[in-house]
Amino acid sequence: MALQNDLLLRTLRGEQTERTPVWMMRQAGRYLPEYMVLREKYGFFERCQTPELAAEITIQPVDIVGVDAAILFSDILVVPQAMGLEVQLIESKGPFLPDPIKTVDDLKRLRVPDVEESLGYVYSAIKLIKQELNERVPLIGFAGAPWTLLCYMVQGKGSKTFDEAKAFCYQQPEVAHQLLQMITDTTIAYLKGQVKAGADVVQIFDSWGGLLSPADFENLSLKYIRQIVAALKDEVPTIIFAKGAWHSLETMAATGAHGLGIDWCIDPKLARQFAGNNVTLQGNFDPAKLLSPIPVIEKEVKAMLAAFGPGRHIANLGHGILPNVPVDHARAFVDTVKNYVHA
Ligand code: 1CP
Repeated sequence: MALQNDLLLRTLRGEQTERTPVWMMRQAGRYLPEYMVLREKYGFFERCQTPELAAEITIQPVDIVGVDAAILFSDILVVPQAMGLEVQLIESKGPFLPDPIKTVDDLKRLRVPDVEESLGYVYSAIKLIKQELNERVPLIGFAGAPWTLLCYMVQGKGSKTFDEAKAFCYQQPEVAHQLLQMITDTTIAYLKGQVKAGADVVQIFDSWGGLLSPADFENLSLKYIRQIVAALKDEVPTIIFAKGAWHSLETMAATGAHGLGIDWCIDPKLARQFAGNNVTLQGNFDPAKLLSPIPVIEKEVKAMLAAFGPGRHIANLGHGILPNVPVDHARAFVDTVKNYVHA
């Protein structure tokens, strides 16, 4: 059976479509009351590791807000966990890794795991999601970029600057590159497994790519993303979302990725100039703007769509949806895209 709605896949392949596809980063989560019910009852990793729960949460935004794609409910930090690091999720505080990586000796605590064994629960979830989606919309699989994962593995928690992670890279570059390569090898195997289980697209989240200078972004991040894209791009369309790394859109496009995510700090027309015409752009609505009154959201979404122009655009936010966004505002975002006709 073929997908009923394959707008996302066709747009990633550069085909003309009837309209612009739309989904929202972090769409499966805390702004949905239906998610909060499950969050009360089960721990975070329990939600990730129980295929029935992960499937239900993944499909919620498809049913409730009508997005054109589902994204697997999981977290980027399941990879460090599978590599042997303890990862906790502290209620309302975020990720906490009690024994972060600080020295070359700490690498001995890590392994490039057998992904079927350590992340098999993700593959079970994907199979169940594909069954329950029943070809309505495509399923996006994902992983964190090696640099963004290193940030958490070294810093041990969220941070605005990830200064300890950067110091580690600048003081012990060989150890940093060894770690980045281990994460890369794990991620390639992990994403290939997601595709085998049924993911139709994969997105690489480099949430902290924008903390690096253009030269360091190439050296510490893109070098490794390039390996991941090369390993996956002939199997499924790949999207790179490197927040704040607009300076490298040209080199990111040269990886052969099908899509590049951009945030709201770059104008769509300038992003297109940097990226060239051979890649699909995804973004770039400021997530905080979903807190505006609905008529303002509608006006601003139309302006965004006009700025991107028809074709090779996936409407999305420039980063994850905020937990305090009312559901009808999220729906207004999605509906405005779906009803828009390019002049
Ligand atoms: O219910 C809760 O309170 C837990 C909040 C939560 C959720 C819903 C976390 C903890 N992770 C998730 C799910 C998640 N994480 C998804 C699910 C699919 C979706 O709907 O998109 C995805 C794709 C992620 C990816 C993720 N996790 C990223 C990359 C994207 C981004 O937003 O930048 C990052 C950086 C993380 C780490 C993480 N996990 C959770 C939180 C709160 C954070 C961010 C912490 C920080 O600010 O450093």
